[in-house]
Amino acid sequence: MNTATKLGSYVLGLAVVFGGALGVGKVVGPVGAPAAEDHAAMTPMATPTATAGHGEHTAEQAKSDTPGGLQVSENGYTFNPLTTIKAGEPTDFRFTVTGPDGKPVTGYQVEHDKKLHLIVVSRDLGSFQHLHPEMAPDGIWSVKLTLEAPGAYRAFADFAPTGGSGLTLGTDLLVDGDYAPRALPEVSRTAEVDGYTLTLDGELTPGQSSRLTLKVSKDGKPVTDLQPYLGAYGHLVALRARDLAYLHVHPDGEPGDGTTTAGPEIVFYAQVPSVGDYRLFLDFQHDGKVRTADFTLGAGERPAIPAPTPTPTPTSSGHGDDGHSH
Ligand SMILES: [Cu+2]
Repeated sequence: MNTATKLGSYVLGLAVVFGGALGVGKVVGPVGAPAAEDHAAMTPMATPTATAGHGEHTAEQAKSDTPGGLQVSENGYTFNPLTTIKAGEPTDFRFTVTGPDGKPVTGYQVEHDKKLHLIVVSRDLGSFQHLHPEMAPDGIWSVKLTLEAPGAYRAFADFAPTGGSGLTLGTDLLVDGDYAPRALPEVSRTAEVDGYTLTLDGELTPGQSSRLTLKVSKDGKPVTDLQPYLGAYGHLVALRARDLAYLHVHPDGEPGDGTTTAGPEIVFYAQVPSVGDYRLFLDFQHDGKVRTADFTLGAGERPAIPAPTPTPTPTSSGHGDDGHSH
């Protein structure tokens, strides 16, 4: 199986999530997206028109998904940073996305109000920025970016070229200076930001669409007048710890659809690719300001260490190694 076909499969996974955000097809099956490519991923010999019954391949498809953001170049598209960044200096960060013809891409589909979403995190996942660069007619994107501390960062460009499928490309950004890595924040289902308290309910189950409910309150009272931001009451980015595999998940329902309330709860469906720890970053808007709340959440059970077989002399001296999971 080559990269292109794997990509097709992953893109479909994303499309499912986007479909949910658009109120088209909730969670369960693939919606509207490149079903032919999905089939190509399952069975490379399949004809491009073989689309029947693709709905039942969801589980298989999840298995073969390659998460986004792990590659700087994928399917002929390449993410090219043009700017070096110094710690603490506001910088006009410029970049291009070049296409299969080697030229900067200038045609993009609008997704969630924007042609391209730029996410920048520190590699230790302690910092997060969600930015919307402007594109010049020649295809050069630019945005004001400040990276406060030296170290290694990862930038993700999340976009869909005109006539193509959605892609997330990732590139490292290295900022010179003494680097002080931080440990991954502890697993937590509560986040505080700017006087808001957010609680997270639900479990991440590897390979399955997992329902997450985020509840927003302020001063002990539920917030019921969240404002739409980029066409939704919340945007959630999930990144896998250690390799920063990228997942852009979206809420179930959208403002104005007649059923989605403006808080206090925002419901998301996220599908993580594997067991592990994930960092979740939620952008939400209230009182005219976008804020970001962050969480660390584990997905699935840790692989069990096989018990020595059999254990002839059970003793009372506990090893204390049970239940140490997060
Ligand atoms: Cu965005």
